[in-house]
Amino acid sequence: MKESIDRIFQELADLKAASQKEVEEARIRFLGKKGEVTALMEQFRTVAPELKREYGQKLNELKKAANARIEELKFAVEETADALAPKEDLSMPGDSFPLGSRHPVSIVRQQIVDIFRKFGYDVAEGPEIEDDYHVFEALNFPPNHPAREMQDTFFVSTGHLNPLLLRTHTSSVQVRTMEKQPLPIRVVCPGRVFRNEAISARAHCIFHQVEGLYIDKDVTFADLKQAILLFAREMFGPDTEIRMRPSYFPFTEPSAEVDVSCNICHGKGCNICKGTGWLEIMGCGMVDPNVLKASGIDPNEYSGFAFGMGVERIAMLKWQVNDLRHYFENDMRFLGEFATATEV
Ligand code: 2NL
Repeated sequence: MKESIDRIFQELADLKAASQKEVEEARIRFLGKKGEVTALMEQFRTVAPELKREYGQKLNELKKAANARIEELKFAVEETADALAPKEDLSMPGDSFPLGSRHPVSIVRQQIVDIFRKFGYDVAEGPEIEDDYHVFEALNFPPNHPAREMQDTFFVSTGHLNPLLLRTHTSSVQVRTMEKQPLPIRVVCPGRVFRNEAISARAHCIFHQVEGLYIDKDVTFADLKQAILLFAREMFGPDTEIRMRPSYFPFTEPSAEVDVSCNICHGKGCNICKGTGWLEIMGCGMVDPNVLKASGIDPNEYSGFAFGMGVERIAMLKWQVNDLRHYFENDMRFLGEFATATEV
């Protein structure tokens, strides 16, 4: 029996297998019901009692060694199979995943701001929840002005002298700039504004504005006209013309609406400009002396101009979007139209 045990130990050490099939054959040969190790275990019954301890131990070691060797071979065969298995095809095209794109309102707001930055304007932002003073009082709105009514403005708090509200224009940021920045001031204020309006193709309760303010000694209406003309040509193309029509805002005097020549029909008249050849893009004017005074600027020493435009409106003109609601519905088919158009 001793010889058999030693021989099997040796055979296990020399054992080789090239496939799972050969491993299984080896397992059956040693550990199967009629296997060599199994046979020795059977023989163990006939071993003399004084040798049982010695052979019992040896046989157990043999059985363990056989099991371990079979496992070892099984593992080796699997490793080889993995190594030989076909590799990933590295020439396959990669899985593409769709890139997002900037929102058209964001693209146009950035364009407007970039043009004015080029002209030397700073950019300022401020709170969307404001007080009555910075949105109305400091901007020369009379106490009973309709914008101060609940129907037109979203109030956050009421019942006291300076209620909190959602700003209806970004002029409040310019007021804050006048209060704290030394003169001269050249600033544009982009931001979200809120008006209590029924939602339609042409109106929304949330929209975006860029307002601008320039205050220095001897600023005139001619400076305003030139700034707006240069802006319009940067925004709508070098052949663009502007015209101004008299208007009224509480915070400017004189005030004007600005039109640009229609970039679709070049002044001939089309359905975008309703046959007029002109498109309205903004309001503007010379800062009212009362507005300068309210923020501690002497109107006898300084003058300034200001303007304000709706970002959605400019984007509508630029891309001929006919319904403001598209900008707020986040329909991917609409947003995808602007993927690469004017990204900077
Ligand atoms: C429009 C018209 C305008 C202003 C905004 C302004 C700001 C200060 C002082 C004076 Cl701090 N004016 N802003 C002036 C004229 C027109 O906006 O139609 N916006 C969409």
